[in-house]
Amino acid sequence: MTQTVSRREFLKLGAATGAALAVGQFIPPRVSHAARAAGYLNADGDGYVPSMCEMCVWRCGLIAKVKDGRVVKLDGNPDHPHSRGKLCPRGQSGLMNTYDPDRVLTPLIRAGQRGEGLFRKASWDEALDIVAQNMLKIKEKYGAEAMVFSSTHNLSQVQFENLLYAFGSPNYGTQRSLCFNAMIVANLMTYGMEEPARIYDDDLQYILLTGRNLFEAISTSETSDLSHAIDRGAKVVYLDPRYTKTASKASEWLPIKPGNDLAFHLALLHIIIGETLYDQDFVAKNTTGFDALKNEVARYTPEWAAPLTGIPAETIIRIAHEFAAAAPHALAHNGWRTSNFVNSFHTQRAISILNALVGNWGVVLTGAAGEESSGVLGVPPQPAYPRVSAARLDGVPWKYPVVPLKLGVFQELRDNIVSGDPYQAHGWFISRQNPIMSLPDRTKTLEAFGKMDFIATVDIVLNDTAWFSDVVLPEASYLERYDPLLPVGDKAFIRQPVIEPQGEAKSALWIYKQLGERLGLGDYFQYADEEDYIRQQLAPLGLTLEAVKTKGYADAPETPHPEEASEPEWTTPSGKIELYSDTLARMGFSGVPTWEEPPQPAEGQFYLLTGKVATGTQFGTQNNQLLHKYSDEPQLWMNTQTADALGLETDDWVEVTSEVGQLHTRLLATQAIRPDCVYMTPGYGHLSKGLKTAFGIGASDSAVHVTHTDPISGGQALSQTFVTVKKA
Ligand SMILES: Nc1nc2c(c(=O)[nH]1)N[C@H]1C(S)=C(S)[C@@H](COP(=O)(O)OP(=O)(O)OC[C@H]3O[C@@H](n4cnc5c(=O)[nH]c(N)nc54)[C@H](O)[C@@H]3O)O[C@H]1N2
Ligand SMILES: Nc1nc2c(c(=O)[nH]1)N[C@H]1C(S)=C(S)[C@@H](COP(=O)(O)OP(=O)(O)OC[C@H]3O[C@@H](n4cnc5c(=O)[nH]c(N)nc54)[C@H](O)[C@@H]3O)O[C@H]1N2
Ligand code: SF4
Ligand SMILES: [Mo]
Repeated sequence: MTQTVSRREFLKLGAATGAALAVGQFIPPRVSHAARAAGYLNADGDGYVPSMCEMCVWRCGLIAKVKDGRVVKLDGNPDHPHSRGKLCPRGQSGLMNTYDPDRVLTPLIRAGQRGEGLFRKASWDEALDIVAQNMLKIKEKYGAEAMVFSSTHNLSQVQFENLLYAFGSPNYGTQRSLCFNAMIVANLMTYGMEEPARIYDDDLQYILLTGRNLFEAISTSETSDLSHAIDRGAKVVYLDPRYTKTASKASEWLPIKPGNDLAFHLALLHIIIGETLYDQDFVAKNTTGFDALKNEVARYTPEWAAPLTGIPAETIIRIAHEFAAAAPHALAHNGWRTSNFVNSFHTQRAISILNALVGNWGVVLTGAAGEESSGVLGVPPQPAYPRVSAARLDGVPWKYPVVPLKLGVFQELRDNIVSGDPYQAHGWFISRQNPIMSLPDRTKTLEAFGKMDFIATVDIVLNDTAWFSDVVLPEASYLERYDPLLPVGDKAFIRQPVIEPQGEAKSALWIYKQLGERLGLGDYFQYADEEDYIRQQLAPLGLTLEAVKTKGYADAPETPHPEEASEPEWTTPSGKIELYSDTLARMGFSGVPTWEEPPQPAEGQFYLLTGKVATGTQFGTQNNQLLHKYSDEPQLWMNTQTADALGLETDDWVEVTSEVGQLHTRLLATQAIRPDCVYMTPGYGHLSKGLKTAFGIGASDSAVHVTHTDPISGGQALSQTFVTVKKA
């Protein structure tokens, strides 16, 4: 296994950061006016500036060391609950996100065919005028709904949403259905909350991780919580068809058959209910629908689950006993990217219910995905949004009745752009997202692009999506800009410019306001500039921007969460934890978690697995020269025995084929994967030649991923792509 850096290499990475400084002498200094005014930087432009990482959505607090107007080192901010003084390797390499030689530093306008990569530089005025004119033309000709907007979670997203809702389009694509819809919808249907406050404290004794690869798919604070729990002697049971870094640190690795996690969890429920191992008091007081659940799980014996999962019945029984004995300090982790199979919603419901049965409730969930609170921050004034009567192209709610509007079903939106059903979309405005790679079936996404009269993208480099766009608007990097304050717990953290933006790059707050004004929507952007925006956020707290900039955060007493009340108030229709959900039943779905057989590969086919590595984030960091230096060229993992049987060896070129596409890559024969699976690292095989470091490396799994959608949560089913592999 060569996919991630070892601990020794982590340290070497720190040394390499120093090496970048030597290269950095050729980078022109951009002393931040704001940081100098705030007194962080001396007259030479040297000093330390607190801000926030954006190498992934966890957004750790950082402290940037600045020398001669250049960023030379990034460290974790000890006051930030997401970093606690540490940054992961991606966070430490963040300065090459700013100093990437391929940064786009002026607006670009396409000068050749789409995808040809010919652009000309333009002024902001010209580029913004063209974007606004095209958007208005589309609105006039086809209605506002013909403009699609998409963006992945980021701090300026609130103003992106302002733009789209003020424009009047219902069509909004986010990463959520590609990521965690199954988990969020399951928690909403069970607890009425997206992420219930479960016990996740120093007494946690037993952790069941279902495909949550915390030592590679890193969220700094949650990853270190898991290390500490292991140090304390907590038992970790890890289910994954692959032997990942997390598997290597777990007490027990169960190489489960993909898609059958549901059978495993249903069998745990069977034992825990059948042998009355659950917390009877907690269940009686807080839940509804116990009898319906009991009736349903009566048939899911461990003997039934064993052949489905590949896990012996005795093991399932033992784990049920151990889990219940550790209660309430036993956690069945929902996972984060839970988009694996069309039955993932029921898997997630079963996991959520397992926690309820053992009374795991109410302490603190330090590891929650974001744990962001709305706090008591102010917002600029604005008028109400126009009423939108057009149906959403993503089928919410008309096809996906229990999927919340803000989650959406992005892959369905893309499919309906291609089909033109129920109407044809004509324009797409994208920010901080790479849908050409992050959506399954890249050919189909390109087909959707082909249906567009106009595409504009806001990015920092020419990513694959920008490469196929008509106008590219360069955002300032996260070390060069302000974003709205981020409330986390009882503090609100600031992102502030550590250096001035290079070239003509601008913050998203500036870009959306300029565009909004050109669209006649200026009333939705009532802030003079970025600092004024943040001052309006701080106004209710009576704090000055200067005070926040110095510490890196403001104390912002949060609105109490309902789950923190001493007597929990469940926000479900029944006011209880719903083991049986009437809402689901009324929509024609099973009210209790129920077995749904997942599709299986035919003879000669393999499950194609995907999953994160520690040295990359999604589809946006492969061009980072520091991370690149410590990433091996990705190879297709295949079990050694399977490879032998097929006459394949490590480093052989292989052809991987699914029903929608084909790719070529090198093979890695390894014991670290089930014989019926193969695995690829996502984020490689870029189409954009504007990414000079990343272009030409590896292949894109999105080129072969087949689009399947869980009918309840709307999550895509990424492990449900079956491929054949042969020597190329
Ligand atoms: N370094 C790094 N860290 C990240 C990110 C990143 O890109 N890079 N991204 C962040 C984001 S947005 C997210 S959502 C999280 C995702 O973090 P995780 O939830 O851990 O998700 P993945 O790494 O995508 O996949 C985890 C594992 O699921 C396994 N798997 C596939 N199919 C199945 C199945 O049917 N059953 C079981 N039990 N396992 C299966 C895969 O082999 C893989 O090892 O990571 C976050 N942290
Ligand atoms: N095959 C496969 N597909 C997957 C996954 C997988 O593991 N495998 N994971 C899924 C998951 S969990 C998720 S969350 C999604 C994520 O996929 P996306 O939602 O597409 O998000 P990213 O890949 O993080 O988007 C990265 C883009 O943001 C740009 N960017 C970086 N910094 C900035 C900035 O400061 N400003 C602007 N404007 N742009 C910036 C990058 O250059 C890049 O183009 O993918 C999903 N799809
Ligand atoms: S987990 Fe790593 S990449 Fe993500 S915000 Fe924290 S330091 Fe940055
Ligand atoms: Mo994600």
